Amino acid sequence: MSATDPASAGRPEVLVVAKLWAPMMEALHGAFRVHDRLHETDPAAFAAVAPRVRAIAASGESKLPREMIARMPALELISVFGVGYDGIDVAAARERGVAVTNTPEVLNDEVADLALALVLSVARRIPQADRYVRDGRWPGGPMPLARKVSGARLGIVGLGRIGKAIATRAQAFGMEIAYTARSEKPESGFRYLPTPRALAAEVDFLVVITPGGAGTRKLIDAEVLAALGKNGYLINVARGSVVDESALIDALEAGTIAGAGLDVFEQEPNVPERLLRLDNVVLTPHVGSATWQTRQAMSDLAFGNLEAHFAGRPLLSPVP
Ligand code: 8YV
Repeated sequence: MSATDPASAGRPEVLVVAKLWAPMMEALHGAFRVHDRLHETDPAAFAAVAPRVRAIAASGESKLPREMIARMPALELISVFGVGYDGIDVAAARERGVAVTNTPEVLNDEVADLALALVLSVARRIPQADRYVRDGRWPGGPMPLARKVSGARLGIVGLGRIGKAIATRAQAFGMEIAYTARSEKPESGFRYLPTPRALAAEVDFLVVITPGGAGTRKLIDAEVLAALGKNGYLINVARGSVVDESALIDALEAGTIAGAGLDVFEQEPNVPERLLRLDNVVLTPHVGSATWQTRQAMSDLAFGNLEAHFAGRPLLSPVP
């Protein structure tokens, strides 16, 4: 059912601002009058609809600046399909009394799994090994040796819910774990270092899992990468904005760090040509939460927040 379907008349009007997972879209169409990215596809039609939009369905990558929020005077809720909401001007929403929800917890395991997968892939050169076999190079001799993961030192930038799930997995690999975060978390039992730079100097793998946004922009810069050093690997499963991408590429090209495993980029879905040419990186297309199981759980929660709001029930997961 679409916004033009008469059966949806009278239902709350929801603007979708991201390319959301199909089953989530189906759930939305079943309950609301849905305007799917009308602001992009038909700005004139959007101008007519904007005064009636009561909720927005967004993704973790969506950008909702103050000006956009201001265009929808009837807006009550922004439901984010994702844990990150750095693209949403939450302060502007709050001023207007617009609630914001996200999908915490349900994707912790998935993103942590991918972080470890990237650690293993980049250190053991799994994609390169796969190509080695496919290209018929094995009969010509063995592949060059790789880097051991078990027992290595792992540093986590951001010991939140996902950071802790990464630590649990790394412990199973006998890794020595340290972290940096805005505040020390003594209950974690892990070693705390006050800055990413201090942490980088002490670890073999630096895993970034801190929220994006203005507060963490280019937190991982040339100095942090220099501290990580020529035997160190950078893993980013957070946001592209947290890493100075051009400093990272410089370091990878010069061999001043050993390699990188990246799931997120500065200008997604565009990945710099220089990065694509490098052999010491493993690249994935922002798939941290991308499994059927986890996307279903995210969809249930993101939709559940919309449902709860319009039924007058408490929101399931408002952002703090
Ligand atoms: C995206 C994410 O939201 O949860 C987040 O913050 O980055 C992802 O899970 C997901 O790709 C939906 O677009």
